[in-house]
Amino acid sequence: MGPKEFFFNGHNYFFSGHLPAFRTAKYDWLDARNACREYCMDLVSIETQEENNLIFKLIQQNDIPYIWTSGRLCDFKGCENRRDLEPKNIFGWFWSATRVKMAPTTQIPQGWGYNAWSQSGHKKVPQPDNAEFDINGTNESCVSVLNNVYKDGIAWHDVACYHEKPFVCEDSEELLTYVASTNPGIRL
Ligand SMILES: [Ca+2]
Ligand SMILES: [Ca+2]
Repeated sequence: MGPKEFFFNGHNYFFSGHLPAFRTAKYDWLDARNACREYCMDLVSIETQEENNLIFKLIQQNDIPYIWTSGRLCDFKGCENRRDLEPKNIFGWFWSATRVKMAPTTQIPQGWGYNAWSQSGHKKVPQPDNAEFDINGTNESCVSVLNNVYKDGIAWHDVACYHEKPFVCEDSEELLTYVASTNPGIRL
């Protein structure tokens, strides 16, 4: 069972900076995922406004500069020839931990009162903007929540996945189910 910092809708969550083992750790997106998975967790997937409010509050109250989420652009093998994902910057985003597709980035998601994507960034245009591509050819394929980095409040940004950041882990149904099925009688 993973560390618990808070609990929401049946899932535990923790911020890496609050765990002694990761207190000063910053990982790229994939290493952060793997760190969470050691606890049967994954990077946080923000499917609802209530969950997003909790994450924004965590960041605000602890003055956290930025975190990785499991948000990912479907721009790898298996995403080709998917007309439903085009254009990618609007329709191509999903939560990799739960494989839930995100709402179109240009719209307020159904059931939400705001769009969590930032209205600003490096190029002073709404996110996602894939800004780093113009600088060094690297795509911004991962979703980070940034805390006022562009004087834009706490908001979602597409960011290149190699950047090293602290992270928030959330229980993974898939991994918990797998561990329970392979370890009869285990208490999770
Ligand atoms: Ca979630
Ligand atoms: Ca960006």
